[in-house]
Amino acid sequence: FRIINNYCMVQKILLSLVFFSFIFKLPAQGNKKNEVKKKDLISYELPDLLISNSGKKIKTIKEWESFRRDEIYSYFANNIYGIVPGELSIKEVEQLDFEKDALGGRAIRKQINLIFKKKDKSVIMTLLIYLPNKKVKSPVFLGYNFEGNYSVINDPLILINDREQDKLISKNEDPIKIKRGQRASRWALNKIIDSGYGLVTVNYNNVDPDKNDFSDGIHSLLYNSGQIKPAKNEWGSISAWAWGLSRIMDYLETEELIDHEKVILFGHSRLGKTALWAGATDLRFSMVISNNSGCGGAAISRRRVGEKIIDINTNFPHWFAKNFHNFNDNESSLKVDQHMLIALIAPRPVYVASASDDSWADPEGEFLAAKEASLLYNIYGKKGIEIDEFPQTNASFHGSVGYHLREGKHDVTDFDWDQYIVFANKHFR
Ligand code: GTR
Repeated sequence: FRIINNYCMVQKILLSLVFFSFIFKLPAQGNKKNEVKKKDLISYELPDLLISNSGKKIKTIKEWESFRRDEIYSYFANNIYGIVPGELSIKEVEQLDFEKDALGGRAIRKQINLIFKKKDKSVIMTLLIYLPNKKVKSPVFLGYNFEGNYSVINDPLILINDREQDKLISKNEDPIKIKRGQRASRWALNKIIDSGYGLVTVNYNNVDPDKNDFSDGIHSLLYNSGQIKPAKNEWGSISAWAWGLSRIMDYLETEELIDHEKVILFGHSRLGKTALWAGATDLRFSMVISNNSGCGGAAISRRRVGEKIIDINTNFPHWFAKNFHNFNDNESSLKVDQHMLIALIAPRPVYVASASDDSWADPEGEFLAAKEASLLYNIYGKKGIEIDEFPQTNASFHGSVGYHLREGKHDVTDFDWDQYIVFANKHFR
């Protein structure tokens, strides 16, 4: 166990900064913008990624893969995100649209329904797919969007999923007048296509609407008779969304124009948490990018900086397994912390991105987790994060673990996509 510093009483700030920067090699003065207000000093013990539950030091890939990985994975599954209590595969694939000259002839566009059914219930995911218009299989970025496929690009030909229609009508909004392309700035679609990658996206609400209601999404299709909500160790919404990504992968494996060995998961914020968990769960994803994922994503929970477990479980009681609520204001009883989630993705490349004004997501905690996970990448002979100090803004680090701290707010920008494309090129080309 190593003791890592956190924050201290106001009158001790200066002294502590000097003291801790000496002992723990943290910068004596960081980028001012990134500093979270320093209030209470808590020190914490980070569970050691490389010491097994029985106290054995993990030194080899074999030791990691034969038991330590399983210990950590099953702890996250049962106590944090929740296990998926059964199996359900795609019942039907429906092609709704095929356009060979999209984006001014540079891309192929497809819109596909993946239909899931069980008894009288069904869930439909409507995928929007753009692929470079070349006769080769393309690597793709796969990521959920928040509002609907129509928010990704301003194009009247993008379909509105039935569930989105119903939601708009219930909110008295005219589906014809929706703001198309309102989130286009988060998707750098032209850049992605011009760099030789495809994009596959779907509204995460298609899989499980993001509200504290377990009757309306995929959960209910896997209930035992009489069950109305998941058991304490069963899936919350993040786990359900991660499950959805795996089912999309099932479909992508059948898609001839996609190089299914180069499917890169991407997610922002709650969907960055989802991307990390999906990457840990499903080894078919060959790279994972978590953008500003924060608490329950890449940030170390024990730091209690920005959003804490109690905050997230109070504001979003449906995101995690019920068991995770046992750790509200009780982080030290967790047998894991979020660096171990990142490590579950090893040896596949993983990228953690923070934003300097996003103190709610604890950028420094995200950096530290990526750095800690690097220890396992080193066992695989891969380069992790090799800098010791929390970096200045807009510098990026591209080992097998990537990291950058973008200047600005909680968001996804072209700067972020530039880094992701360079990172993907480095590992895939
Ligand atoms: C916030 C939440 C964060 C993050 C974010 C988002 O309100 O506290 O954990 O997930 O939402 O997903 O936009």
